[in-house]
Amino acid sequence: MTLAELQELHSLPFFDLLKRSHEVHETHFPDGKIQLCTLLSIKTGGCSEDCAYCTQSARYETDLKNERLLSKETVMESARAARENGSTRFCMGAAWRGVRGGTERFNQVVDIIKEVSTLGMEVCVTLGELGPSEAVELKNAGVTAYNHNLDTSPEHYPNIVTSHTYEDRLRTIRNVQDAGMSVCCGGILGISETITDRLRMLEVISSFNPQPESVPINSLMPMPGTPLANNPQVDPFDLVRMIACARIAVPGAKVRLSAGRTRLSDETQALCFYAGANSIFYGDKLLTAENPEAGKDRELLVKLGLETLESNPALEAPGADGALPASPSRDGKMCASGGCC
Ligand code: SAM
Ligand code: DTB
Ligand code: SF4
Repeated sequence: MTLAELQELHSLPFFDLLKRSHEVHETHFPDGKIQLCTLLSIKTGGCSEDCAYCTQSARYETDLKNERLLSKETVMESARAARENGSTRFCMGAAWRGVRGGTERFNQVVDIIKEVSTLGMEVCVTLGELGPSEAVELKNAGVTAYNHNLDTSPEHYPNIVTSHTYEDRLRTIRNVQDAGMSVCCGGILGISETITDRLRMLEVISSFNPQPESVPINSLMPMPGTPLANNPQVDPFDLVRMIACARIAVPGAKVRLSAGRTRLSDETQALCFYAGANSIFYGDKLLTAENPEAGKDRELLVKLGLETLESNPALEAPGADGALPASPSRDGKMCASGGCC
């Protein structure tokens, strides 16, 4: 979708936008089920990058305790518990700029992924930048989807991160797609962006070919010590509007109502589900930040009469439709068509 189309949608009266997005949601997800995903930080803190929202950056003075890469046994314990609690997707995150094939840490992660993938859940990882060969190795190890967010518009990105570029992010996403993994790509609201930045991000994400399999929409969890620690909370109606626009722009994707749910009322979350969110991170911790208690989430889903999704470990990466990719381009450079960036 183009920026102009997204702007037109976003400025509809609230209930008109919700009606439109709910119709799209019902068409693509007629069972209306919610996917539960569990997150685990397998390597915490000490990251070289300077993402202004992130407590795991080594550049900021935060209270976070750094941790080395967890052992396979520790990860497996969490993964089994996640499956028992009803999660159908297990997402492992590492505070790295990226990974390089042949290194000890990459081999360790590949070994962990192979074992986790035997449990029958979708396996998602987010390890930072990947080259083509690393992407193939991860796919072969059993990764279903690779999470790599664009976070905001190409214009606003340099105000938030200076240690790597938007183009670096797009190149990794292309490598992930070329290796046959699904892409999980979304962003954060509340990082001093404008509405236009939010919609520009959706314009870029919706132009991927194939479109992402999931689109996480995070709201900033302000982390003491980071440059954005004092940013104001996102207006709940703006969050719902963004979920609705994501649902319409990327109709086949799981739209994940991601970080920031501890600061949302049940009513706001209900509106997000109505607008098209169909996945949440489940369990009382995200990577380092708080998430609602599992019991509270179960209560909310029961109250709303929302069922949860069964496991789908055979999920295949979606293929491109044969058209030239709008973004990211095959050679890893920014889109040359001028259509997206
Ligand atoms: N290092 C990897 C990377 O940057 O892709 C993976 C981990 S990083 C923590 C994954 C995503 O979490 C970020 O792209 C951002 O969207 C989200 N995130 C990080 N800190 C956050 C915060 N304080 N509040 C909300 N979302 C956050
Ligand atoms: C995503 O978009 N959100 C998740 C997952 N992908 C890896 C991470 C949220 C992190 C929130 C901040 C924290 O826990 O440190
Ligand atoms: Fe590092 Fe990822 Fe945090 Fe950026 S968002 S500082 S790359 S862990």
